[in-house]
Amino acid sequence: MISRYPSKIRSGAEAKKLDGVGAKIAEKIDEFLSTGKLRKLEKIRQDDTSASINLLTRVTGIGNFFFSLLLLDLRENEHKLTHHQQIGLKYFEDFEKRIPREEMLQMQEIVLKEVKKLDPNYIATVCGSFRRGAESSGDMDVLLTHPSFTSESSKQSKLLRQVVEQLEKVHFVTDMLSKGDTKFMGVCQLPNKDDGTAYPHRRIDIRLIPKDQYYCGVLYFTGSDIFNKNMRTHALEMGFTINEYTIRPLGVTGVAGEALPVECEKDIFDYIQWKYREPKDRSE
Ligand code: DCP
Ligand code: MG
Repeated sequence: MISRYPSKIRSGAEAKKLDGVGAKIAEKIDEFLSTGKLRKLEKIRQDDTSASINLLTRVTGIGNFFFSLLLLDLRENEHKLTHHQQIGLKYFEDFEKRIPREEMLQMQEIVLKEVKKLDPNYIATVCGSFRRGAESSGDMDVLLTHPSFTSESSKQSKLLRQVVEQLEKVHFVTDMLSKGDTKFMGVCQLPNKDDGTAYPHRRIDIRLIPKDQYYCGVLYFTGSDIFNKNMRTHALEMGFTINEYTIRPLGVTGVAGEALPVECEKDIFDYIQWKYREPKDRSE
């Protein structure tokens, strides 16, 4: 890390003496020192956040030293970033950390409690690696539905909005990355520990799904992505097409028919004559 380097770096050659600094990074440092900027950084600024975060993550691979330079520069130029990018930058170190299952359990408790408090008819499921029983997760993926919201009924943006507002009110949701009628992307944090220390900020996505599509959504967002691929392949062999919303039979011509009724995840397994697999057994 640059912060651990005691004196100023005056050239790429000098930096190269440090652990983890190779020719490529030394070159970038020279570019940075002589022009005061980096082409890569300029590119990142033009990008939207998810793309630039991906780029940043990839950049990590070429060494912490250069990466820290990059973060420092981005932080000095925060005003040039979009809101989305600023949040990504603000919590960059936190978002790199995985979330221990113990914290995921506490987060789940807060989300489910607040949702039920608003309306006991809500159904909410924390999906992703957490649902598969993972000891740590990269983020929290929450799926939400309500019996009054189906793919036939009119849109009910309030159903998602009031949940997000409630979670903000209890100071669980701290920041917003993007907010649509059916998908909220944001940041959350557990209340401080007993000794007063703070938990890291975490990424949270909440998706509002029509009730009739809910279990296809739960299946999809529980993953793993490899399991999903394998299940879809088997479904195709059995004459069905599965996506994040529906399972539909394929006609002889290969055209997908009407969505089949689904009341639970097992219904989807049944259609394709697959033995039900618990989330913990869905790594592939
Ligand atoms: N998913 C998928 N294909 C993708 C992306 C996602 O099938 N290209 C599904 C399967 C994932 C789920 O969505 O399990 C959630 O996506 P995440 O990226 O959050 O993955 P995980 O929750 O499994 O892992 P992590 O602990 O890193 O969040
Ligand atoms: Mg996840």
